[in-house]
Order: sequence, then C-alpha cells, then structure tokens
Amino acid sequence: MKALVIVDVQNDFMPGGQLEVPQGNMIIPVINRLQNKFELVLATQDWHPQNHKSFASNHLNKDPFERIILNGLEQILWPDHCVQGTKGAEFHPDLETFKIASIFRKGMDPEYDSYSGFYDNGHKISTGLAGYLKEKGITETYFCGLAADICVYFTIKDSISEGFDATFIEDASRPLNNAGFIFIRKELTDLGVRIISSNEILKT
Ligand code: VGL
Ligand code: ZN
Repeated sequence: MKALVIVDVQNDFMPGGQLEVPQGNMIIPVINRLQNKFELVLATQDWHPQNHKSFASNHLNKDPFERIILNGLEQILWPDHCVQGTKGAEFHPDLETFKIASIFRKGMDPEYDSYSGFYDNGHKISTGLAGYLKEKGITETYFCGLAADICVYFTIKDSISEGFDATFIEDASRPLNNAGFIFIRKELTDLGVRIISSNEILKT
C-alpha cells in the first residue's frame, strides 16, 4: 500500500509569505493531480505557537537566519511563520484537501523545532505518523511539498529509518536553497530514496 504525504503546503511558505520558498506555489497543481493515484493521502502542517523558540523574534538581538544552540541542538532562527490559527498557517487555498485523511501537526512545543513530520528535531516527540502508517498497512511512502531541503528532507529520512520505502517526487517540491539541494539529493539517493518525476506516477 502506498501513501502520499504532502508536507507543509502552507501560505507562509508561498511567494509573498513569511518564509517564502521560491516557486512554492508551482507545485500545487502537480500535487492535486497526484492525489488520485494513492490509496492514502496525508498532510503535515507546521503549527507553531507565537512564542516558539525557532522564531528570531523570541530572542533578544537575533535576526532571522542566525544560528543558536537551542536545548543542545543547532537551531536556525526563522522569521515568525505558520503561527497556529493564522492565515499563514493555512494550506494554500488551491490545494485540494478532500482526499486528505489525516493532518499531522508539528512544531507545537515552544522549546523544540520539528522539521520532520514524524519526530521533533531531537527525536523526543512523535507525531504518531509512523504508527499510523503501519496500522494502515502502508509500506511505500511518497513525499512532496515544502521545503524540499528542510521539512521534506527530514521527513523522508525519518521514513527510511522507520523502515518504509521512500520516494521523493521532485517536481512536486521546491527547496528554500536551490544551490545546496544537490547535496541533499545525493544524500537521499545514498540512503535508498527513489527520486522521481510526477509523470512516472501519472502515466500509470
Ligand atoms: C520549514 C523552516 C522552518 C519547512 C518549517 O516546512 O520546510 N522550514 N519551519
Ligand atoms: Zn517552522
């Protein structure tokens, strides 16, 4: 059984949003076409309280994109984004959501950031996604969404370590930093992740 996991297709990650991913909106029609090809469609949502420690605004004299140590882990400080209940935290209005069976929210503890849809960055808090997929009989996981080099990347790595087959649908995702993405692609491939284009799914 195959599941599609749509990672963080939220307004704040779109052009014009608080933490914009270049061309982030271009993946939406691709994701909408893909959804019918899967037995199970899930989504994740970055879902921070306003006092979240990943926001530069919650530290004295810190600017977005500076790095600090937070609870023993290196943390990039971000502009405020995906604050619970705000427009920026909502899915992009063009994303079709009627096939989405469950939404896994993350980054809710103000002390810990959570790039992966499975666990927080320190692997202390589980969202329950791994157990959910296992109970649903899913063996193959497919990933798309934003940002390819942050939340999608960490979600895929956790999927592999949880024992699932993992496929990254490259044209249904965009990175925050295009230049660094070649290294991430290589790392994922070395871990056994399949990297494909949506056409390979849509033609079947
Ligand atoms: C993300 C940075 C901070 C993402 C979330 O969804 O890729 N990036 N929070
Ligand atoms: Zn975040």
